[in-house]
Amino acid sequence: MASEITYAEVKFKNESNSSHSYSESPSAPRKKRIHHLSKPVSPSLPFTSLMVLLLLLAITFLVAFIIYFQKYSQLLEEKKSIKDITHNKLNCRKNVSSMEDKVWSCCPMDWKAFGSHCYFISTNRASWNESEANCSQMGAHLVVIHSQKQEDFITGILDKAAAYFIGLSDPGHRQWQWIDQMPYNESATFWHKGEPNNDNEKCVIINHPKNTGWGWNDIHCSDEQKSVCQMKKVYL
Ligand code: MMA
Ligand code: CA
Repeated sequence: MASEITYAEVKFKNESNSSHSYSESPSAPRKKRIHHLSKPVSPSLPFTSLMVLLLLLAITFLVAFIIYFQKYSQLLEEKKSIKDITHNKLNCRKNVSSMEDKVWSCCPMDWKAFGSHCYFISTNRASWNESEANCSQMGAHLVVIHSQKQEDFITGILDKAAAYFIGLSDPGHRQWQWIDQMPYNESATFWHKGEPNNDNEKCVIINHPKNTGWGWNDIHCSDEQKSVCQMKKVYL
C-alpha cells in the first residue's frame, strides 16, 4: 500500500515538472506533496558538497603523492650518482716536503691545483642551484674563498669577459653562507664597491667589470652564469 502511494507521488511530480496544465486539480494537497518531495532533495546539497570536497582532497593527496614520489626518486638518483663518481685521469705531483706515506697530491685531468684543492672552471651557463648540482656530480662544490691568495689564484684562471658563480649565497636576512658551511669571515671578502646591493639577489658571482678589478656581486640565483667548482686534492 505504501509503495503504491510513493509511486503515485513520483509520477505526479514528473507530470507537474513537465507541464503546468493541471491547474484544475486541488492545489493545496499537491503543494503539500511537492513540498514533501522536495525535502529529500535538499540534504543532497551538503552531500554533493561533501563529495566534491572529498574528491578535491583525493586529488590534492594524489598530486602531493606524485610530487613527493618524484622528489624522492630524484634524491635517490642523486645519491646513486654521488656513489658512482669517477675521474678517469688524474694529474699527480710528488710533494717532497709532505707527509711520508702520502707523497703524491692529485687533481683530476682538466682541473687546476692550488694549495690543498683542485679547481674546475665550468663554462656551462646555469643557475646557481644547477651549477652547484653540476659541481656535486663531480664530487666537488662551488668554490669557497677564504684568502686574498686564493682569490688571486682563482681570478688568474678566469676569463675577464665572463662571470662565475661561487659557493656563497644568502638563505635569507642577508646571512651570507658558504656552501661548505665554513664561517663567513667579513675580513676575507672581495665585494665590488657598493655590493652586495639588493636583498633579492641571493647568490654571488665573481666578475671583472670594465675599469674595475675582480670582485664579487650579488645577483639573482636564477641568472645563468658560468661557475667555479672546488674539491680537495686526492693524496696517494
Ligand atoms: C648591476 C648592479 C649589480 C646588480 C646587477 C644585476 C651590472 O650590475 O646593480 O649590483 O647585481 O646589475 O644584473
Ligand atoms: Ca648586486
